[in-house]
Amino acid sequence: MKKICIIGLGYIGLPTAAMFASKGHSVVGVDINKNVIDELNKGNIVIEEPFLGDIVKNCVKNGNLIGSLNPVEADVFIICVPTPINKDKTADMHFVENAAKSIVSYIKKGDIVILESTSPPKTTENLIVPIMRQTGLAIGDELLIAHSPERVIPGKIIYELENNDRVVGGVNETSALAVKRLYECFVKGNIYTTDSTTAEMCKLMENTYRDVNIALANELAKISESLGINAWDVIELSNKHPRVNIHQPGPGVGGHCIAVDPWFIVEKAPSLSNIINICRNTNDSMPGHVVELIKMISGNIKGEKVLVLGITYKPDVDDMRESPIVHIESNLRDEGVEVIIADPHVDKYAKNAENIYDAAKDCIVTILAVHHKEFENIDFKQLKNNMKLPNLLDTRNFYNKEEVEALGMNYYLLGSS
Ligand code: SAJ
Repeated sequence: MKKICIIGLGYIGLPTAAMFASKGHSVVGVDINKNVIDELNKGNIVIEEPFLGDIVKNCVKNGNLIGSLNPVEADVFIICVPTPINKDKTADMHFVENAAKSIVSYIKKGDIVILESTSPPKTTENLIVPIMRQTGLAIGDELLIAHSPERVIPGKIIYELENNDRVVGGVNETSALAVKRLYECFVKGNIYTTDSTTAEMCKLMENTYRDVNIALANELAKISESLGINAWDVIELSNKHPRVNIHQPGPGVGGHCIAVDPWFIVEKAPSLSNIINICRNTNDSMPGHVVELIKMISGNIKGEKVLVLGITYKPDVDDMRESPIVHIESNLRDEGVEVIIADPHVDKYAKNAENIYDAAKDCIVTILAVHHKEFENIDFKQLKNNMKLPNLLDTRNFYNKEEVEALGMNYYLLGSS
């Protein structure tokens, strides 16, 4: 059993720490946020993620997982800190750089350093390795280094950590194989080894693949609106083809991954990343497009009230990072609209979600922005009675047009005439 020090206890670091601890490793989780550490040491988690709470509670109880504000000596160091995006769309690597520097003095001969944070190609080679040289150890021999990106989806993190295949890219083969052996304690999927830059690029391309395909669906949505057809029907019927999988249009792409990672490729090869660049911009245009749809529905919106159902970046999670709905909100406010948000997963907006009919009072449009399951059974009759104008804009094809209209509301669907 190894001693593992994990730097960064966010959406990926904490579940990863919990998985290693649940397999008997002795894990110290490090974070700069005192609240995260205090709660962890009481056995609590501060994010919403199925099954994570129970695993953490058990591991803290049996002493395999402890929280700390500072790194400690260990056999393995895993860097799981965020890689946000700068205003100029380049990667902000200062968390990774600080994390790497913070562990240097705790590293000994024979240790392993793993970068999990999603990073631009060549980060392991050009940022991590030079910092690790300060240990004086021979890289790839006395100190093994690899990039091991996660591929899990919030809401299903525990299941996917165990069951997804994984790519491990080492600075040399010895590093890659050592890290593969380590993850094998909880990963049931295949673990493929390669070099670190290939592994970095795999992670970025997986999310870019999705971004590009969502952009295609969003472009289809706009085209369908102009042609007077229904994009959702086009997608459903096209996807009957055995080799076609058109993604879903919507109000934009959020989350810390898909809306960000493609830029890390553009940063390294700007003149070669044409498709990636255009698709990123297409998806970023969707919040503005939703606001245009609202204007088309109700003419004047200045001084009016609009109800927005859902603020998170996708359904059934509490995560608001890069949420396109936040942009819809600010665009509407810029237009002089009073925006009421209801979201059962976000404390600040949970009260409105408890009684969306009160929240809808005097609104001219209700926008279904995030299809949380709590919004499935809305009483449209009651909603209509409270609204100033009975308009529903569905950005997710979540409701049934006939049913909604039978209850007296006007139903508008993004991607349809
Ligand atoms: N979305 C659409 N249309 C679609 C699918 C998604 O508009 O057809 C939107 C969602 O509403 C959301 C955004 O895209 O705003 C992203 O959501 P998502 O569920 O597709 O992905 P994430 O960001 O939660 O997680 C992704 C995953 N990557 C892939 O599926 C290729 C996950 O496996 C990665 O681990 C994660 O990014 C990450 O950490 O990189």
